[in-house]
Amino acid sequence: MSDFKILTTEIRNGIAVVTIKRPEALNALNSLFFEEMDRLVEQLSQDPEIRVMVITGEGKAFVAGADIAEMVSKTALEGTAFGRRGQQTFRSLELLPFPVIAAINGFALGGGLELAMACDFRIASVKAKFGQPEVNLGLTPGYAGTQRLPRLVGLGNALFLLTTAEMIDAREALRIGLVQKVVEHEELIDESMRLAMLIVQKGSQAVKKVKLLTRKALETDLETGSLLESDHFGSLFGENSEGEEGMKAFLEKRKPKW
Ligand code: CO8
Repeated sequence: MSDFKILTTEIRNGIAVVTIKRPEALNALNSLFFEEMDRLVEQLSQDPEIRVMVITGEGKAFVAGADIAEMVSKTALEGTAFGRRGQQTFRSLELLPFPVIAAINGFALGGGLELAMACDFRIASVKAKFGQPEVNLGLTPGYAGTQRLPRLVGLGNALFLLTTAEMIDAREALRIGLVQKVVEHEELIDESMRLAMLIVQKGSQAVKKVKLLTRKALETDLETGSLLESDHFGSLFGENSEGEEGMKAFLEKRKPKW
C-alpha cells in the first residue's frame, strides 16, 4: 500500500482508516482510484487483524463523482466497461467480511454517493452534501446508484434525488435515512473511530455474521434468510466458541476474553 498515490491507509487497533487523497479534483474517481481500491480491498480482506474500515476524503469533498475529464471521450462500449469495472470494485468493498463505515466529510456526489452507499453505514459531517447529479450531464449513475439508493431510502426519495439532481444537506440525508448520524465537522473522524472501536470490542465472528446475514436480508426471502440465520447463530455455540465465552462472561459479570 506504500506505493499508492490516491489512497492512504493507516491501521490502528484493528481499524483501517482509508483516505481518498486527490483534493485538486475533489477526489473524483479515476482509473487509478479503482486500481488502488481493488488492491486495497484484496489486501485488507486477507488481513485477519482488520476488524473495521473507515473511509473518508481529504479536503472539501468525500468524492465529487466519477472523473468527468476521464469519461468524456469514452465510446459506448468503453462507458459500459468503465461502469462495470466500478460496480465490481464497489461490490467487493461491500462484500468485505468486516463493517465498512463511510465518514463523509464533504461533497458525496454521483460516484461518490455510490461509493458511500456501498459502505455498511454512513456518518456525515454537517458540511456534507449529497446528490446524484448524473442527469445534469445527460448520464445515468453507473456504479449501481439506481439500485442501492432505492434500497436505502425508498423509491420516492431515490427518484426525487435521481431525477431532479437536487443536492441535499446532511440533515436532510439523515431524515431520509441516507446517513445514520450527523456530527460537527471537527468530530467526524473521532466519532467514526469511536463507533469503529465499539465494533472492534464485540465478538468478531458475530459481527461478520451479522453483516453477512443482514445484507442477505435484501437479497433473499424471509424463510431462506431465517434458515441461514439459524445456521450462523448455531455455529457460535459450543465448547470454546465465541458465543460460549460471551455468555459466560455475562453470567460471571466480567468482560469477555476473545
Ligand atoms: N470529475 C472531474 N473533476 C471534477 C469533478 C468530477 N466529478 N468534480 C470536481 N472536479 C474538479 C473541477 O473540475 C475543478 O477542477 P479545476 O480546478 O481544474 O477546474 C476542481 O475539481 C474543483 O471543483 P470546482 O471548482 O467545481 O469546485 P466548486 O466548489 O466550485 O464546486 C461541485 C463543487 C459543486 C462539487 C462541482 O465541482 C461539481 O458540480 N462537480 C461535478 C459533480 C458531478 O456532476 N458529479 C457526478 C459525476 S458523474 C458520475 O459520478 C457518474 C458515476 C457513474 C459513472 C459510470 C461510468 C461509466
